[in-house]
Amino acid sequence: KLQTAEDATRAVKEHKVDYQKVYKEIAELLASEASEAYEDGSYGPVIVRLAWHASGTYDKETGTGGSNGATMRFAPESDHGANAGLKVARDALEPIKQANPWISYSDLWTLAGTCAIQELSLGNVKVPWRPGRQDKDVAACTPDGRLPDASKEQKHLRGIFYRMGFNDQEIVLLSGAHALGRCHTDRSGFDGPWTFSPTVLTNAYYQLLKSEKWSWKKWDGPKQFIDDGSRSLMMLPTDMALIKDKEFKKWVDIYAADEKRFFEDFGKVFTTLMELGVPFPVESKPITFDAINA
Ligand code: ZEM
Repeated sequence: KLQTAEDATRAVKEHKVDYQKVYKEIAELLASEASEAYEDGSYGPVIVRLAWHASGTYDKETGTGGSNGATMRFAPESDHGANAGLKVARDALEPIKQANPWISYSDLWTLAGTCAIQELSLGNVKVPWRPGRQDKDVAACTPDGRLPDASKEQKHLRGIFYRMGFNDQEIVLLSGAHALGRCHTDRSGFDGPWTFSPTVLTNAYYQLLKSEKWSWKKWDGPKQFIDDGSRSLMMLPTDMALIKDKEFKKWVDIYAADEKRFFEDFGKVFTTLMELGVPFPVESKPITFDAINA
């Protein structure tokens, strides 16, 4: 399963048109009965989280981690607490890998995250994507602790995301992905969705951060916030840090007020996230796919 840089280059050269076909197969998976039967009716959010956790291990100082490698296939990385529950996404994508053995897991997972962002934003977010990542073996697994800890606040967020090379605006932007999906007590320990429509990517996350009154949830679980209005939504301590911190809050205000700008900026930053630390073959060119179920 180990691949060389030559394998990655060959895939890029010989399979130019096939990436479109794999995109379509992922979009079909997202619209499948199995996906509809999954919680909230879509595999999309957990697939986005897989792509993010595969990429967010990047360390710009050492050049280690990032999506190139797909080392989450292996323990210890698959067993890191932050990755609990992501087997669902890896397993859902496995038949597509089997049908297209020439694509690396690293390319498949990032393409799947890209597809989910485009499809779940109903085509509003465009995420250019480049092929040519190369799978690595277990020795390339990243150490535990590179992904953010939701119980912390702004100082921790900056430490983690600056290490990847992101700035304050981009931290706020990327956090907007929490418009999608939910927390699970048997995965992270936290509970509930951030928005009322967890399978549609909009700027609702920023709007709700501002419009709702958030209080500490009274329960035995980890510290999280609950909205006083519907009492059905949640925010993590790291989410609330975005309106506590003045620099972050500035961007929350901008994206809450301007959804078009959110869509445009989010597409770009998600591409950057998917490309952290990837040594693309020179033959690799960005591809912009058309959303299929928009
Ligand atoms: Zn998340 N995220 N994340 N995130 N995330 C969860 C779920 C999802 C943080 C975090 O601790 C958590 C980004 C950033 C950050 C998604 C996408 C992205 C959960 C719940 C937690 C605890 C896991 C569970 O219990 O299943 C923290 C602290 C972050 C720092 C800012 C970024 C960046 C993301 C993508 C760009 C998504 C889509 C989910 C929902 C997964 C699902 O299964 O529904």
